[in-house]
Amino acid sequence: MIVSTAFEPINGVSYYPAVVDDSLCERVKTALMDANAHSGADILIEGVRHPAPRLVSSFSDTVLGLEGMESSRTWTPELAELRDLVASVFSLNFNYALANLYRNGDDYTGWHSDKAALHLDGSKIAIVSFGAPRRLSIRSYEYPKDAQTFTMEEGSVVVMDLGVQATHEHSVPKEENPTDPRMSITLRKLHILDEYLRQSE
Ligand SMILES: O=C(O)CCC(=O)C(=O)O
Repeated sequence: MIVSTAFEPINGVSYYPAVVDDSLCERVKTALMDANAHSGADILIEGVRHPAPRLVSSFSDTVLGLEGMESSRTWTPELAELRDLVASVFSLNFNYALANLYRNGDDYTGWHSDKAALHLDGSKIAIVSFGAPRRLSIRSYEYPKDAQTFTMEEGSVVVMDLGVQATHEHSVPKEENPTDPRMSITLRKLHILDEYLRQSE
């Protein structure tokens, strides 16, 4: 499958529409787009724990416990298919997925950059979108007023380099108008450190 780059808002971030077909989107949503499939999580802001303003869950090859998160689960068949599809389209490799469920326009992800050190050198992060369209904003630490914002549609994939995490931060802002649920599956290749390993429950 050949996917052309529709949009490259900054060097190191590319947006590809319509990578995942309707059938797989529907199966992923049926399996996971439900508040019961996810839970709350804590995020650390300047050393203080806050509840994340969305629901999350995680999936991996072995059971992992990352800070603030419940233990990861094994891949569902739909997620394994999604992981393999995105890996093959972009010639990447993933061993972990973080799912974010935005129940409505009040759920959001604040400005942050992903912790590159958790990821394997040279790996990339792929954000796959399901459900309602939501905006992704990206801004550089150097020129924070010049944010680039674009809409992530269902079935699209955003591919982010690790290097861009050092120079830019991103967010999924709140929406003012009523907004249906949206889920992102962020596929990653993490270092598996002993401290992350948890016994199966
Ligand atoms: O939900 C999204 O599209 C982005 C999620 C995100 O920024 C993250 O998982 O680090």
